[in-house]
Amino acid sequence: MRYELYYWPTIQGRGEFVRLALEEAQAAYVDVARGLKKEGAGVPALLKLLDGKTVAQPPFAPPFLKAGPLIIGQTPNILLFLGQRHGLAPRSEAGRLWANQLQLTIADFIVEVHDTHHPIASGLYYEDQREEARRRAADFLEVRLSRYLGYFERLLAASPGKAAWLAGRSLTYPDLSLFQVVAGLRYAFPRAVQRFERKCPRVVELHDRVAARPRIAAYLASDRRIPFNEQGIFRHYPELDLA
Ligand SMILES: N[C@@H](CCC(=O)N[C@@H](CS)C(=O)NCC(=O)O)C(=O)O
Repeated sequence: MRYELYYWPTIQGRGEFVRLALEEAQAAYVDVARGLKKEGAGVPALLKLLDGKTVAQPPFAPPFLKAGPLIIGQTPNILLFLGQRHGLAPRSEAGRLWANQLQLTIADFIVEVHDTHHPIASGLYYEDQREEARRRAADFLEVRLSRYLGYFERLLAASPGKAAWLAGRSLTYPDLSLFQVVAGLRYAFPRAVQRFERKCPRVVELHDRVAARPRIAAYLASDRRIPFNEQGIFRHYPELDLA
């Protein structure tokens, strides 16, 4: 079966957490909204499933994944599904709940990253909330970044086995997502993150280990990986970074 991923075509965004899992699983998938409108793909195909007229349980927002008759929305929910199917999740119920809990924490984290450039409203331009963004980003870099990354650092320090993973003794989908968070933070806040990385060596090492996995490395080097840009979650506005 070939999965259909529906996500905005020009950004990594939340879709990237799903893409990374699909790539690591070597699953057959099509990134529908990046396809051609004249071939029934593109953004219109995404909007058609969102509008609820043809789907009994329409998702609220992308990303969503079509797997045969199933249409699954919410990033952690999609990863819960893919993780179990493709050996990217712990086998026990307790382990699966733990992986899901980690993914939900990452979801909270990326909302806070998003709010550094859009603290007032997603529908307004960054330029219309620049001052508030400055204040929000300063607090994020001073307080929240270390709270989240420190948490993951502690988990990795307590991980069993030689190589530290977030959920058990091998890679699971939250590891892929933490890789993406570190990559995104490095893009968005290079100065702050460079200073901070000394304090979370295990998180940095996990990032590097995930990046070096053959399937992930091949994906990152391919044109399937959309470059970071200033429309996604991780945006680089130098004035929001540390001086
Ligand atoms: N909690 C959802 C959030 C989905 C979401 O916010 N999607 C964004 C793009 S990353 C979107 O298109 N939102 C449209 C909207 O909120 O109206 C998830 O984790 O998938």
